[in-house]
Formats: sequence, C-alpha cells, structure tokens
Amino acid sequence: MASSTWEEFFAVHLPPPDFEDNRSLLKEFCERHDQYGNKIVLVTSGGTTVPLEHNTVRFVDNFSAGTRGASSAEHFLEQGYAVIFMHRQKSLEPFTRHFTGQKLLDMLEIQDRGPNTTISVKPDSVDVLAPVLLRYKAAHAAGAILHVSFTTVSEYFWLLRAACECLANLGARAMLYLAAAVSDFYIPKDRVPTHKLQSACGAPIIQLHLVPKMLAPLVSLWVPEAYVVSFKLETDENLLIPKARAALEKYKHKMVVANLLQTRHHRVILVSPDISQEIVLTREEVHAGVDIESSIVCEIVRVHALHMRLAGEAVSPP
Ligand code: 9Z3
Repeated sequence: MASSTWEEFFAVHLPPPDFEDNRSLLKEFCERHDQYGNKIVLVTSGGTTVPLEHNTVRFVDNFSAGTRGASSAEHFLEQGYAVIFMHRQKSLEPFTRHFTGQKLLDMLEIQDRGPNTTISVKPDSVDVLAPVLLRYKAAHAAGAILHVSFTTVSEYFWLLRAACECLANLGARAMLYLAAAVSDFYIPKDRVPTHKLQSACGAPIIQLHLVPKMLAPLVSLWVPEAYVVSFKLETDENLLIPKARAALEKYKHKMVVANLLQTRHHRVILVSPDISQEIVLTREEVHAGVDIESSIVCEIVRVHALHMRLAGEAVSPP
C-alpha cells in the first residue's frame, strides 16, 4: 500500500469549507484562555470516515460512539481546564450525552392548553437533570468549552493541525487528549470517484492507502511543549501493551492510554515511559454508572501538573 508524507497529504487534500471559521474560533478561544494563564486541553472524540465517493453515499467508518471523549471533556472542565472538544459530527457530546434517545422527552410533561401550553420537568427527573444542567450552564457561561466538528479523516487532520498551532503559545499548559478513533487508511483524493459507485459496473475493487503518521509531527513540530496523551485501541490483549509501548517510543507522547474494544468502559492501562498503571472499575462501580474517565482524567491532571512544574509554568488556579 502506497503512503505519502503528512506534508503531501495537506498539499493534496484541501481544507474543508468551514475551516477558516473554525480556525478563527480556535484562535480566539486559545488567546482568551492564554491571557488568563488557563490550562487548555484538546479532546478529540468519535471516529473518522473515509469517503468512497466525493458525493458521499458510502464511506468506511472507524468505530467510536464518542463516550470516552464526551465524558472526559466533562471531567476536564470539573478540574478547571478550558476544553476544545473536537468531535465527529453527531457523536456523543459533553452533558447532552446523558440524555440520548428518548430520555430527555421522557423527563418532560406537557399541559396541552392551546396557546397557553406549558412544559415542565417531571418532579422525579429534576434530581437527574439539574446537576447536569447546572454544570452545562456554568461551562458555557464561563466560555470554558469550544465545540468543533469533523466527519472525514482529512477534516480531522486539518482541524488537529490548526488546533495545535493555536495551542503552541500555551507551552506546557496545553494538553492533547487524543481519544478519537482515527483511520489508519484512506483513499487519496484523485482516486475517489465523483459520483456514487454503480453496481452495474461490477464489484468495485477499493484500494486503501496508509495515512501518513500525523502523530509524529505533533510533538516534534506542532506543539513541542504540550502534554500529549494518545489512545491505543486493540482487540487482541496480547498486542495491547507492546503496541502502546511502541507508539510511546515512536511518537514521543507523554502517555498512551491502552484499551481493548471489548472492555474499554471498565478497564484501561495508562502507559508512560516509566510505568504502566491499570485502572479497573469494580462490578459495583459499573452498576452505579461510575465513569472510568473520572479516574483517567484525575491521574492525567496529576501528571500534567508535574509536567508543568518541570517546565516552570505558572498556572492560574481553577
Ligand atoms: C480509543 O481507543 C478510545 O478509547 C475508544 C473509545 C475509541 C475505544 P467510545 O468512544 O470508544 O467510548 O465508544 N481511541 C483511540 C483509537 C485510535 O484510533 N487509536 C490509534 C491506534 O490505536 C492511535 S491514535 O492506532
């Protein structure tokens, strides 16, 4: 499979139409929080797509509901971070993730009185809705969260680089928390047909190419002083730690969070150059709806503080 460099990738794949708007939002957000000496974390979340047609009817997708990223974003906000939430369009988002499907509508009651109709929250739902709503309102009133979204792998890389360029000024106060499930494969632009593939032409032969390794320039060029955490997803336990260690070594990230698809909601291993630390939720914690992201984020915030201290960075308290 042919591969290209990341420079070639950006030269060939044009930025998405809303790119300049998103870049302005990222720039304003980073400058505002930098002014106050705040810490900013870029949380990436959800899976990227690889379109099989320019007018896309079909695409290859990477699995992720966005639970990890959306939940982690909430925990970073609680820890006093400003959050850039870079997510796959229509994947889970912080706060609203608690009320997916029909849950929200089931919490409401309606008094249908024509023009004087009223809608209220059912008394037994107030305890569920109020704490989430309070945290949501507080985060938005403080301007502490910025949402930007992607769909394709190319859009993801354009946004990732732009966010990194805006974060670079923050030095060690910036953190990257790369939880999105990013495709390793793609189809170069000039090999993607304009229109929907036709079955009348027979079974298509689709050749995927290797995505250039963007995780490398992240640390060496784009945000050299940031605390970079990436995620390693495997389905074979035997590969998990060796692959996480290899990624750590290759990309020089500070930490790789290793997880298996099958157990990702109750077990992860935080792998750093010196140690491996397992976080496992008990059966009771799982039943009680405890987020494993709370423990992941707590530990990462602790080591990020050490990283900043080593870099001599003064940070405003949360
Ligand atoms: C992860 O490993 C995430 O934890 C999950 C979260 C995608 C499993 P959900 O959103 O799932 O809770 O449903 N993300 C990183 C996946 C990835 O693509 N990693 C690359 C790799 O493993 C490196 S960046 O090679």
